[in-house]
Amino acid sequence: MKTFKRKFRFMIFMWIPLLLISCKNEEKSNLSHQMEMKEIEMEEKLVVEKVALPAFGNLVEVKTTGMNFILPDEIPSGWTTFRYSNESPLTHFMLIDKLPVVKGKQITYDDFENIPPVFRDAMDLINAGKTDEGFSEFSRLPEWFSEVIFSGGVGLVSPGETAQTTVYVKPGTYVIECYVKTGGVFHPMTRQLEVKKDQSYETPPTPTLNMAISREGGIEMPESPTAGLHTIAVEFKDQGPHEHFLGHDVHLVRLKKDTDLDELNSWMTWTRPEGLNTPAPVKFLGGVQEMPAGNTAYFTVDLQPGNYAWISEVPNPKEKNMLKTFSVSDDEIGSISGERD
Ligand SMILES: [Cu+2]
Repeated sequence: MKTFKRKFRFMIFMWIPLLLISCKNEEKSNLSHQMEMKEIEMEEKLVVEKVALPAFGNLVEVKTTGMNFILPDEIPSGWTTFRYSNESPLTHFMLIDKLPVVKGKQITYDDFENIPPVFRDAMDLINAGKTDEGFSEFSRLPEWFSEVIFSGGVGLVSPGETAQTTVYVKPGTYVIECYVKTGGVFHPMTRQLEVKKDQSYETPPTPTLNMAISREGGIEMPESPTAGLHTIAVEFKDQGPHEHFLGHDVHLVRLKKDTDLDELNSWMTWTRPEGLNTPAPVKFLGGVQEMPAGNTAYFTVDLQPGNYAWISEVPNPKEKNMLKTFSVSDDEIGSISGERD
């Protein structure tokens, strides 16, 4: 939407010199008519872009306006649609971490607040070229950290975009986080969320497309996506840490003619100084965050014609078959391949 606004502003400036040199009222009126028409076209496009996506289970609207997550403190358990609007100027995601109960004691948001400084200190050392010292900082992580369950969430979302992901959330204490970086420093974005037991949302969405992700097969999607509204079931066939200590997930990228896929490929590694650092090299449209093996989440998207890629936030996704490009054509016949046309 921002690009469109920029284009519109450019169009306005493009017309100004023409208006100045034109002395004829007739021409002036013709130009203003054209501008009015363009304005109407723009409004129509905005209406198309703002079509609300269908929600499944309980709808939870989440908003980011700065380095924050705005959402209710408490939600019911069950199938939950997180509709995430990124109203900030930076790319973010929302990962849902289920905090463990250790020896009968619930790990809390206050306990979790000790985690980001460890990652910050590690990253500072890695950025300074002291990679080994950086990684040894992780020995400071408390034992319970390995018991945190990454429970899905909304993938990377570019500024001005809204993305939607439906996951089953169990009762418990959670933290919502984003660890994209700005100036080489992880975003200070964490938020507590309590999930209370409820029986009302036990029916999963019905998907229009199916996708699977695994270490063995990478990102697999048997059917080609067509233009229009889709709810994509994303099955985590397996899970486990890659070289960056995290599991795999899936994000949707809108490709431009000049998108550098190699640059994107290396941007997905948070352990590199330039990895996950702002600004993101592409437009991200959401996806599904890491979940344990056997889980399925649902990603709802209104696919416009164009070129896209599915990509995982793992080191070298291309090599792991976790960077898959595809195109959506005007005639609603899609095609998918491992390489971009
Ligand atoms: Cu962020």
